[in-house]
Amino acid sequence: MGRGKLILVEGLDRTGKTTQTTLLLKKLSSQDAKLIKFPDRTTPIGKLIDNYLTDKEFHLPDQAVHLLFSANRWEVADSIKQLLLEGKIVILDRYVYSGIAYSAAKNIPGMDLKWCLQPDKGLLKPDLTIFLTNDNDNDDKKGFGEERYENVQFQKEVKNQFIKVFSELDSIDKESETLKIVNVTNKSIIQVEEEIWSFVQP
Ligand code: DGP
Ligand code: NA
Ligand code: NA
Repeated sequence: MGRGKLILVEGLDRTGKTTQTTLLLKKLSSQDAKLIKFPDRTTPIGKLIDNYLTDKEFHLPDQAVHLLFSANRWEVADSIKQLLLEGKIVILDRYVYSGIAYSAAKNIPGMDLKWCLQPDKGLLKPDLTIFLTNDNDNDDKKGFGEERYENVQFQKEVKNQFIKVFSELDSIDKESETLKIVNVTNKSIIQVEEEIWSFVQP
């Protein structure tokens, strides 16, 4: 049995990641696909992460937070590997790029790109990464929930960091055609779905 495929959908908040990964799962379900969302809040470390995100009084150093999100990916790494060995298609909703973008957005001295990348080293690389972006500057709070990172100023910085990561870090992935950028601005859910499908289908 051939190895399955690892398909990552990354993106800014409110670009429809969750909608699109769910639609993609539906479309692929005949081929035995599985959707895995990060952070996975059901694991032991995921529960800590959930506390951190939902309780702003829950204090953790930013370095520890970074390592926990990475550890959460490692907690699930073996089951992803197993699914791929079984020939399944694994769709990821967020992964290592979120790890870099959210930590780098905090602008903590010493937590540079190199530091941030280290703990995720060795995790399986996606066969295809689709980055959902938009042109809106998130100038209003519309659509934000109550969790820790959900404020206008921080989201702007996360967007800058995502763009930086994908333009600087991934020139290699772009050349090998494993990175696709989808700008969702003024597109309907169906249009974005079709664009994503055009990359997944081959
Ligand atoms: P979500 O359930 O997709 O809304 O993610 C929860 C929040 O956690 C969201 O604000 C994005 C953030 N996040 C996701 N992955 C990481 C990560 O690896 N590191 C950090 N610092 N934040 C992350
Ligand atoms: Na989401
Ligand atoms: Na969120």
